[in-house]
Amino acid sequence: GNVRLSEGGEVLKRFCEVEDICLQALMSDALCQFVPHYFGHISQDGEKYIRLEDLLSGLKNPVIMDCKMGVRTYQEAEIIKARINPSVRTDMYQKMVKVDPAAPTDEEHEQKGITKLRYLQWRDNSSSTSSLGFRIEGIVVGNGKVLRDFYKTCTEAQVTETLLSFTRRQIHILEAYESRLQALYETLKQSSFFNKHEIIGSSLLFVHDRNNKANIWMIDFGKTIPVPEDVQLSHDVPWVEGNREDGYLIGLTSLISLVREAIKQ
Ligand code: 4IP
Ligand code: MN
Repeated sequence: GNVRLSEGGEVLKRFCEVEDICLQALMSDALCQFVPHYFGHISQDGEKYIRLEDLLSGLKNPVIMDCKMGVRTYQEAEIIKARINPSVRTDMYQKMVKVDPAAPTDEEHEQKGITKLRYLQWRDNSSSTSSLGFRIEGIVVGNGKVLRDFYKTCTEAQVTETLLSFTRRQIHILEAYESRLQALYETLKQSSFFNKHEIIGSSLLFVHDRNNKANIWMIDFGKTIPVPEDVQLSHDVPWVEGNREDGYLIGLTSLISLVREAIKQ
């Protein structure tokens, strides 16, 4: 959506200060090998952009999957906002009804609106976010067709099935993904960025093409924020309000075990 092509193996993404700061820090972190290269930001036609390595450059008919990581996709600040000013969103009510007409309460039907927090919580609970610590957001198949119909892909069996169709059951691709995920897991444990940041709404981008290149990248840091000095994040314990935990490692662990499951099938 907010990424557009530029020249010379680079993409421009709409500027976001939170993300810009993260990317800058990530370039000198252990995680840099898992993040697209960041070239700084520029202004063009009065708009500001972040300059990033084009992860699809040189690939033939790339097949792409976006997995949003973590046990929740809203920041704790979103809860405070909903308490102070519970303003309702008609667009989010409409998105909810489109997926599940029975999801809104009587009151929500009446006001034809829901808060952003309510929408995001409903998305997390009706997908695999809350239970598995990640969800599949979208897949782009080889011909460029975008599949976005994963709202109710929720159980382990459904995710495994989706991994198999995404890779068209090519074992070597699944194995390449498994080892990349494993390497990411090891690197996260060494990363001082990971140690100090609550990572919300960030995705793992899976990319492979017909030349058997398979890779995984960390993207989207618009809601990734540093935690105070006295907060010690583990990333693999349940979230309760105030502990700032994101469940990133819960999601990564489930993802690794489901890729292994797909390899066995
Ligand atoms: C979207 O819902 C995603 O949660 C977006 O998060 C969020 O953007 C949108 O909020 C929300 O409508 P769907 O994916 O179900 O359509 P992300 O950008 O991480 O994908 P932000 O970043 O703003 O929370 P609004 O308020 O932008 O509509
Ligand atoms: Mn996104």
